[in-house]
Amino acid sequence: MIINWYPGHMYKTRKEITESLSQTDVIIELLDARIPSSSRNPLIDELVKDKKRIIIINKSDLADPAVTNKWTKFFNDQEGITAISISSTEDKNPGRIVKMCRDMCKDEVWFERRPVRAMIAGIPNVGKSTLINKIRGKKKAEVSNKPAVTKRFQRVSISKGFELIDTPGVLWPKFEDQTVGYKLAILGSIKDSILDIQDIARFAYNYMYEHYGDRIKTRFKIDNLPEESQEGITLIGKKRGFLLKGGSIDYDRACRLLIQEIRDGKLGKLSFDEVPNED
Ligand SMILES: Nc1nc2c(ncn2[C@@H]2O[C@H](COP(=O)(O)OP(=O)(O)O)[C@@H](O)[C@H]2O)c(=O)[nH]1
Ligand SMILES: [Mg+2]
Repeated sequence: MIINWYPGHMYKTRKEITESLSQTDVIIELLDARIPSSSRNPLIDELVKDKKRIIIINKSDLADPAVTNKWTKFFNDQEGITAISISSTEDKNPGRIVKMCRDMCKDEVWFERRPVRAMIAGIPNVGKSTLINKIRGKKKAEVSNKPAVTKRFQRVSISKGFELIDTPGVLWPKFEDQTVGYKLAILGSIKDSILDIQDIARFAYNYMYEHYGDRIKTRFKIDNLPEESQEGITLIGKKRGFLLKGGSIDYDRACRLLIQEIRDGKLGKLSFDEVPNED
């Protein structure tokens, strides 16, 4: 099943991004470290075209560090795109991002004449606003006096040689593959209602069973983890005492709990996308 999740306002955004890109030198593609591949939108390649780009793998504080390292290497070595991982909520050195963008442009003919201009783009909830605020620090957005320059093109002068587009480029998540949809749903990057909560929970359980079985065992005090997801989630509900009238387990509530605890980091640092095999 292909899910069409492409609301009208996203078309508008695409147009807006394309317009603001005409004023951008470097596009900063922000990804969620827990799902670096599922939080990517392939359209970015088309948007970037001849622009320079860097990938920032954000929310690394929530992701499995070993997996994040592999992804950072993958983007740098396999794809040839400069990539770093950060946690924008905790980051102490946003200046290095500014430096990375400037370094990429230092051979440009205009480099000495004007500031490097960058835009942060990514799917909803990936941390764009948080990172923009980090880089801005206390700097206010500069209001341009050119009438044609609307609010969305506002740039903030961060330093003498660097400007940041004040508004993030919102990309929509793309999923032709239902697996990607589930992963986005687990982490709350798409509305829960798009996919069935029980299906999402079963997907999450299966992934956890395969990759992080011990985490579920420890968290919910389960000795023998059932391989079958419905059975496992029911057991989680039982452990939490989620009973319905009549004494059966409130399965739906257990599904919600599992997803909520994953999102809240109660099951530790998790990653749901694996790095593609080489070759
Ligand atoms: N743990 C953690 N949370 C983050 C990080 N970056 C952003 N967030 C949180 O993710 C949520 C969405 O961030 P926001 O900047 O609004 O995302 P946007 O929709 O891309 O602008 C907020 O609750 C942020 O506090 C991060 O690096 N680590
Ligand atoms: Mg935002």
